Amino acid sequence: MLASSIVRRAARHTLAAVCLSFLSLAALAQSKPNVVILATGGTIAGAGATAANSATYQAAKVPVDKLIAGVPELKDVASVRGEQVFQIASESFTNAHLLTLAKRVSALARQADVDGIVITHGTDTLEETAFFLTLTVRTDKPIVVVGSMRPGTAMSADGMLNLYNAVSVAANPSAKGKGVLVTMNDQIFSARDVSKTINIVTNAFNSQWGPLGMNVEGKAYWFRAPVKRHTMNSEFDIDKIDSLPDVDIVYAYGSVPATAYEAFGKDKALIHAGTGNGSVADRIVPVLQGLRAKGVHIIRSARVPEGFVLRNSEQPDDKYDWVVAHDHKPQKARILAMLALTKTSDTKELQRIFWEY
Ligand code: DAS
Repeated sequence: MLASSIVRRAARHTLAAVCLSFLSLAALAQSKPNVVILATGGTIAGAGATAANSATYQAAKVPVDKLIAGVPELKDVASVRGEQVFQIASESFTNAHLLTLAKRVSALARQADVDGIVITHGTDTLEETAFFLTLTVRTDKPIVVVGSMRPGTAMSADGMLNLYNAVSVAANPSAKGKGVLVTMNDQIFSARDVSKTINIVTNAFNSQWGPLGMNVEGKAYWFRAPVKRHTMNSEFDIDKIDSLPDVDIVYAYGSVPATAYEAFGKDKALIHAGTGNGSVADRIVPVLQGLRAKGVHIIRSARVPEGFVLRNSEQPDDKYDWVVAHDHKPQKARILAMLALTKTSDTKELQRIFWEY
């Protein structure tokens, strides 16, 4: 009698334990972070005629649901759903695309049932969009922008693993508060200073200040953190911005003509992509002074890939009432200048903003 009651009690405990572990597994499965993938096009959504076409293909062909279906392992790291915001090659992005995308990201970030956001994007202007997002979306939730250098139809396509890494980082609480991130080629970069520096290899994205870390087999390894202002600590808020001022770039070179600068005489600001340390040819100095006198802000950036433009070195910026872009490349200086000019047209304030972001 005693023995059989002990066996029955043990059986009941075992059954309870099995049920409990099943429920906790089910609960665990439900408790995966919710990650939304906003698709905009690009090579990561590209398709080529053959597997040998790693560089000849059509961008912006594959819809977001097929991208997600193509990486079934995503469900191991997050509960994922997709939205197709655009389907374009990113060289075709405009200010209107930036505003629409950033407003959607901001709205999703405010939702309690969204833990992280991934944006799939063409690589050509990925750095501009990512910088715009880190300057304007007021959230500490992980936002990760990702692309690929080869279409999914090619041998050794990089898009699947890039997307898996992006979703892993977006689902990872350790990615909170680091600003908008870019994951490419197993590395995790800050949106602020990453650029596409090579045009057809998979390690195309780099920063002169290095990556923040790496994501390997779904796990993030961090080695540094951003020091400049972003997201929650930004003075720019996409929910209060509905238009962007005209800011254009002139790429300087030996014998660059004045017409290249005068063409943008109606802009709010002009980014001078100068040679060397943002140098200005002697014949162009009066042209820029004339534009400044007409109310156009002059922002000296540099066409060289690394370093930063020193204020009052190549040119007397204080005397000319010009701004320096610090380490921002021309295409990023334009993004920051547009946002800064939604707030102020005071030169000293503009320069503060270029020091702080
Ligand atoms: N044309 C490129 C773009 O859409 C393709 C890519 O590399 O994503 O940015």
